Amino acid sequence: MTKLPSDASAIKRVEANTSPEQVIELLKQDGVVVLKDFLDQATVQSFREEIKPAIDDFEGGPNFNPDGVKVDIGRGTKHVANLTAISKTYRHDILNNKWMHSILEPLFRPHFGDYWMNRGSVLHIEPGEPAQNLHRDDILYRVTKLRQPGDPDLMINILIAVTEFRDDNGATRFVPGSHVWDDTRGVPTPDQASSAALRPGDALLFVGSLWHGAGSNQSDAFRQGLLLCIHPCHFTPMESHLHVPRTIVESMTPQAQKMIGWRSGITQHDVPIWLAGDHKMEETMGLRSQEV
Ligand code: AKG
Repeated sequence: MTKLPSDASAIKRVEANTSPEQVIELLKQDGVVVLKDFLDQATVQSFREEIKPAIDDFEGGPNFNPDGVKVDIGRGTKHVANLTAISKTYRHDILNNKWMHSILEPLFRPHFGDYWMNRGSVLHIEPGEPAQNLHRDDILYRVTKLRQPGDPDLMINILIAVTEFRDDNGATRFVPGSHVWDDTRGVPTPDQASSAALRPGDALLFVGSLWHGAGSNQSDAFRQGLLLCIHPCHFTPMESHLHVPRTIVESMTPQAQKMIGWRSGITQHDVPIWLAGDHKMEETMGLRSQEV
């Protein structure tokens, strides 16, 4: 494996299983923190093998109306979702990751109740792909503009390195601290952004209000990450999972089922939502599940 520079960036790093309190403290300060060894190598390897056919078949370029999303996505970029159907490792291991839930629980539960996936997608960048414009992901929902300083975050991203992330292969670039900028400051300039070198399995945890964008891939191999975009159950996810075969869903844990909207949720006041008729979805549908 290539040696990574020791002072790769100002983005702070924590060791695997660092306490949620410490991780959240850094996240609040900078809007981004590296979680080292978020996934073990066997998990990364099996995920990478399972997604390969879907990545190979996928045509590069924007999945949606490019004028609508305001993010540059060139022909050498592939954003591939539907991972619950595609990858056993995703639906069984990654969606149940204990460290991830230990961080998400205090971030979301007291303010909103349950949380679930906005979308899970592979972010694949081919050699020669130019850098993306810097952007904020939470522009997706108008309500994010109503946040006051100190209000809870409305979107949390976990970007897991499947390949190495380096400056020369398109490592994501961030403007640490920009999650608290108000709109009058405008778009940051590229020289305000820095990247963190990652080994496969390391993850970037960052909030939806942070300015960031993919770097340019000047290497001779693709760069690949897995983005888990998570938000309160108050929001409609970008990706629905109603089409996923029930046999697949029933092989998942209750927690993973909830993450993909196959279970009802509760708000911060214990009010049930996403019901099927008058009862919880899982009761009305007689949904089975597997325990971990
Ligand atoms: C986006 O497409 O919104 C991204 O931020 C991609 C980031 C990356 O691929 O490094």
